[in-house]
Amino acid sequence: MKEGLVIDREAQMIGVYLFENKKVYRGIPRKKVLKKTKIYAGDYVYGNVVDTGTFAIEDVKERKNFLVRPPVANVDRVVVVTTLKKPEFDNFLLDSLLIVYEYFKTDPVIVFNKIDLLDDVEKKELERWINIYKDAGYDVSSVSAETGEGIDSLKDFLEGGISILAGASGVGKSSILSKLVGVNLEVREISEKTKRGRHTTTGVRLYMFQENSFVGDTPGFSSVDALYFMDKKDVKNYFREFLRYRCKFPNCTHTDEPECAVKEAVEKGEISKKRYNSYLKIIF
Ligand SMILES: Nc1nc2c(ncn2[C@@H]2O[C@H](COP(=O)(O)OP(=O)(O)O)[C@@H](O)[C@H]2O)c(=O)[nH]1
Ligand SMILES: [Mg+2]
Ligand SMILES: [Zn+2]
Repeated sequence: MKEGLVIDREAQMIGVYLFENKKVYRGIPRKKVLKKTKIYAGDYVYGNVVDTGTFAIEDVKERKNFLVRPPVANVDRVVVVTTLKKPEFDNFLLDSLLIVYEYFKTDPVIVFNKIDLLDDVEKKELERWINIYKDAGYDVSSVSAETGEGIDSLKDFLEGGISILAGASGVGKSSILSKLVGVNLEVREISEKTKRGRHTTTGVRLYMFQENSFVGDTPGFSSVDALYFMDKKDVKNYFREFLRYRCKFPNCTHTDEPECAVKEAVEKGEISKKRYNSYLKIIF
């Protein structure tokens, strides 16, 4: 059997990209497959070409992870897109998204977009934020979808597998997607609200932007949506920099316990106060 990737799932239409010849087919799942599972964008499928336009799906590979709202499977990394300006940087939203995507077993990375808008003072401010997130253990890059600055290194960085762009409305997800893919996709054509509604039922569309590398965008979670999925007591396990410290009590919540190594690290400046404050805001 041949391997394909579901790049598009809209009602009864399943678009399957076949790795062998790089062509896209309409996927028709066999009945036995439908009995076993639903099929989503991001699913790796096995089957055979039955005529020039049709691929019979015989099996679906077990998913390594699965994002909801909208559904997409096997996400290798989530690119959390944010901006220092337009819209104003919201570190609490960024922190919420980072932990929820990690909770969904994907690898979140950070991209600051719209760097073309920054003056020298703002560039310094961006640098400080970038260092906070690098120190916390994330990959961070900065780009401008407007001028194209940083897009080539982003391409290299996203090489291989499935990447999903997420983040607040207006940060430039669709613009970055268009730059990566090299065609003009919907930028602000549909309001985020209708898009959210549409995507909830239909899922993500994945675009190939280089060999074996696929990208799609999502309307993304709000910070409230994001934390809805998680149990508050688990949140501390997803602040990467906290995991480097051993507190007196193994079940320490890093709030009012004695000999809390995380709080000590915040005092010493090893852990960013801003990150720690996001943590407190999330759990209380
Ligand atoms: N100056 C500037 N504007 C940008 C950049 N990227 C996107 N925009 C603009 O920001 C607005 C929102 O972009 P869009 O891609 O629709 O954001 P989305 O809601 O995250 O998909 C549009 O008016 C874009 O033209 C950028 O790098 N620089
Ligand atoms: Mg968009
Ligand atoms: Zn602690």
